[in-house]
Amino acid sequence: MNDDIILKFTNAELLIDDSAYEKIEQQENSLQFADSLIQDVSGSSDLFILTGAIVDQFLQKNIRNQIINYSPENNGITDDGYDTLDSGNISQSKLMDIPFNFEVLQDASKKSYTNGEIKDFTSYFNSRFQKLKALLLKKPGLRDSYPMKDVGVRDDVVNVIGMVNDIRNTKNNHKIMEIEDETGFITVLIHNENHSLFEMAESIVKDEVIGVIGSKKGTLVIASDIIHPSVPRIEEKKMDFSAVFISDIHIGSSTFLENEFQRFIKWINGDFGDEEQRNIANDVRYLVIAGDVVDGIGIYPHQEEELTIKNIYEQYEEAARFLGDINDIKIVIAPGNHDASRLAEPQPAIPEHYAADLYKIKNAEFVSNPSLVSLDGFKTLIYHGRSFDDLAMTINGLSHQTSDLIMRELIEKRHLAPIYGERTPLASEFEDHLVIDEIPDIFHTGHVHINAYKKHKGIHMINSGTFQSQTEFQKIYNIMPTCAEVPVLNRGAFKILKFT
Ligand code: D5M
Ligand code: FE
Ligand code: ZN
Repeated sequence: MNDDIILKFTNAELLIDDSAYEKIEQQENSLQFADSLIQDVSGSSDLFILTGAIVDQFLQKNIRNQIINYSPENNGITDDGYDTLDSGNISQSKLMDIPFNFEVLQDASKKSYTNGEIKDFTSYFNSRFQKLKALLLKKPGLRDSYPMKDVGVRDDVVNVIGMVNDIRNTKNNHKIMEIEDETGFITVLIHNENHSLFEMAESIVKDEVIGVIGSKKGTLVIASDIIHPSVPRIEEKKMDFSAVFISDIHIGSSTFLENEFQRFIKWINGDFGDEEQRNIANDVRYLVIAGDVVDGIGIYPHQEEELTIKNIYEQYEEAARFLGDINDIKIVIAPGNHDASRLAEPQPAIPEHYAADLYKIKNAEFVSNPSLVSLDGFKTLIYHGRSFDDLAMTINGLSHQTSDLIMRELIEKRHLAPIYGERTPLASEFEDHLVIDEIPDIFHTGHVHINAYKKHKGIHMINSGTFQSQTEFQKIYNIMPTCAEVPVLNRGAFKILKFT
C-alpha cells in the first residue's frame, strides 16, 4: 500500500475502502489526484467512508469538466440540427454534444468457443462453482466454511459451500437437497417447521451455488441457515442523462407493430409527443436493445406463415431502415433467441454477415447476450432473458408476468441462468460467462414481452416488453404482452412512454 495516499486521507479525517484505494492508486499522479478528491468531497459533511463508487463519480465529473471546458470542438453550445424542436426546455446533454462515455466491460463474443467435449463440461461447472464460491466466501457466515469431505469427521457446526445437485420435497413435506463441492457431497434436510428457511428454500434451484450452515444428524445435515451469494445495497449515483430500453421488436413478423415502432423512432428523435415527452427524448443519450431485434427464420415450426419478411438478411435491412433514422444516440444491440446468433448462451453479438446495414449505423454497438456495458459510468447488465422460461416453470410463485421477481432471484443467485439443461441452451465453455460477477447499476432484460420494473438494493431492474402484438403461441399460453410501452430512465427516474 502507498502510505502517502493513506496519510493524506487520515489527515483529512476520511476513511477509504479498498476499492477506492485501488482506483486512486491507479491514477497517473495518484497523490495529486488524492488532493483534488479530498478537496472535492470535503464539502459533504455526511461523508463517512470514501468508496470506489465515489471515486468513480469524481472521475466522471472530471472527464465531463475537461470536455466541456477545454475541448476546442465543444467550445460552446450549439443547436445544429435541433431547430425543429421546442427550445423551451431542451436538456443540456444533447446541446453540449458531450462525446459518449461508452465502454464494453464484459462481452463473450470474442472469447474462444469450445467444441462441447465432456472435459469442457467439467471445466464449465468448475468455473461456475469457483466464481460463486469466491463470492460466498466473503459473506460473514461462511468465512469459516470447510470442505465437504470433512463434514463426517468434524464435530462442530456444518458450514459448507456447494452446488445444488438436486432438491425435492419429501412425503412429509420437508425438503431434501443434495449439494456438492470438489471434495464430496452431503444431503441436507430443510425442516418444514423452520418456516422462514423452508419458505426461502422454495426458490432454490438445481445447479445454483449456496452456503449451508447446519448440524449433523446421522448421515443428514439439518439446515439452520442457507446463504445466497447476493449483493450488498449499492450506492446510487446521480444520473444526469436519460437512457431508453427496448427489446423484442420482432421485425419481419406479421405481428410486428410497425406504426407504433415508427412513432417511437419519431419520438426518440424529438419529433413526436407532447412537450414533456419531447423534453425526455432530447435528454436521451443511449438506446439499449436486449434482443429479438428481428423475428428470424426457422425459430419455431411453421413460423413462415407468420412472417411478412421471410428472409433473415431482409429482416435486418428493415431493422436498419428504422434504427438508421435515429440521430445522435448510441444504440447498443444484443441478440435474443430470434436473432441470427448461435442459440447457446452466451450468444455472440449478431454477426455483421447477417446484419451488414445495421453495422453501417454510425452509433451502433454490437454486444453479446449477456454483456455488461458502461453508459456514462452506469454499469448496465444486458440479458435477453431466455432463462426466465425455466425459472417461471420451476419456482412456485414466479411467472412471465412477474419478471421483476425473477430478476431479483437472478441477482441474489448471482447467475443469469442458474438451471442447467432445461430450455435455456448453455454452451459448455471453459468459463461460465453467465455468473454475475460485477454488480450492475441497471439490469435490463426482455424475452417475456411484459414490462416490469423494480429497484432492488439500488439496482434498476427493467424488463422492456415488446413491439410485437400477441402471437398465436402466446394466445395458447395466455401471455398478454405489453406492446409499445417503452421504459426510460429519465435522469434516474423510471418512466414508461406509450406508443399505442
Ligand atoms: O418469446 C415470447 C414469449 O413466449 C415470452 O413470453 C416467452 C414465451 N416463450 C417462448 N418460448 C417459450 C418456451 N419454449 N417455453 C415457454 N415460454 C416460451 P420469444 O422469444 O419472443 O419467442
Ligand atoms: Fe421475443
Ligand atoms: Zn425471446
